[in-house]
Amino acid sequence: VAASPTPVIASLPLAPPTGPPKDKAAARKRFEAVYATVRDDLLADFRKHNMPEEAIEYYRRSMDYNVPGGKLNRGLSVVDSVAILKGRDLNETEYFKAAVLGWAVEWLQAYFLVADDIMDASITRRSQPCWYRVDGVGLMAVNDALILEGAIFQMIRKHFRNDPFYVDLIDLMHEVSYQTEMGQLVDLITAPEDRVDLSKFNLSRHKTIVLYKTAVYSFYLPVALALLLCGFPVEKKNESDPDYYKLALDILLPLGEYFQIQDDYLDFAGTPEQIGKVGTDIMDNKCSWCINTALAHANPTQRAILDANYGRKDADAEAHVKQVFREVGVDALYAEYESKAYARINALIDAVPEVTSPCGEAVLRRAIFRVFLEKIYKRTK
Ligand code: GPP
Ligand code: MG
Ligand code: MG
Ligand code: MG
Repeated sequence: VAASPTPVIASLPLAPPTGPPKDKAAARKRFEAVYATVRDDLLADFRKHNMPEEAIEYYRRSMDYNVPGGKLNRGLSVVDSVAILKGRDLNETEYFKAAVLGWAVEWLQAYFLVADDIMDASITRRSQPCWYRVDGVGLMAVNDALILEGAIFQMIRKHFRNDPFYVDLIDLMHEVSYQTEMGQLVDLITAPEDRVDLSKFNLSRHKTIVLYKTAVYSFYLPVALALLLCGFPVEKKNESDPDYYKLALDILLPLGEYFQIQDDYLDFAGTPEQIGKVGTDIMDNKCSWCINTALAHANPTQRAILDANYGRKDADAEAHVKQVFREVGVDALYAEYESKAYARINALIDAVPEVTSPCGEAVLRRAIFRVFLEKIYKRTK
């Protein structure tokens, strides 16, 4: 039986009904306050199983290191989306439940990033060493990633077990995780360490990778969770009913694709100070937007340089690749891509019908998607 959520949260300004919170710092603080509650519940569970104190301390450190330090965009999106769908401020219980699901997305993200950094041989993340590179962690990080994933289902069980959409929540988390893992698989097999073959890359392969590895969990998942929380049914009652989840997916996948192209561009053009991580895509032989764009514009000399230097774990080789990226004008091409993507996605948002949920208590408003787009437009980190 689930315990009722009775957290003590300071009364801070709530998200206004039709847009993002005006006071971003206060909204973030309020959301962050829920982190400690969720973490302490998980630690209490370890205690209940008589885990040694040393294990509890390690677990706390792993969570504190990997879960709360990011931009929290995904988690906050759940909370903001629920308020926009309901068109009013949330009461304490509603806020808490939305925030738990927001943190479930942040836990999922932590799980993916801990694992992804091992696979990508990355150096830093969120301006600190990747977890697997921390002294005394190493490949224990693999199990830490698995526990971060398992924790998602613990927190959902604790707070949603008695809700009618409990099974849908679990099903959604599993489905989204599976699709992300499919995307990661394609990302990895397209970037073999030992066989660099740029002719394998193309934008269609790139699109498959980014939709699956990023767009589904980063963009669709937070909104789908908000829809579930607001009582939007997963299955149609009548043939003529709108498919709310499909309406959301059709706009959130292009948004997520745009977001991952930004990530690819920043991997090349951003500084570690700016993006909080050292870009590894060139050395990792990744099928990124930048190399695809460069291949489409390179002359034969530049192409030969790319063939000889891409995917090599060598700083000089990486510098040669970056030089060609600059020569072919990847920066200007990215700026052009970004302004076109912004206009295209805005037009898609304009075309979304604002449908009301069957119980009449929530409306799938275009503002949800607009908030996402404005949050990431021209981002530099
Ligand atoms: C990010 O791609 C992809 C993920 C976080 C999904 C990982 C999926 C798993 C199943 C582990 P990326 O490697 O481009 O991200 P970053 O640039 O932040 O390392
Ligand atoms: Mg990575
Ligand atoms: Mg990766
Ligand atoms: Mg990246």
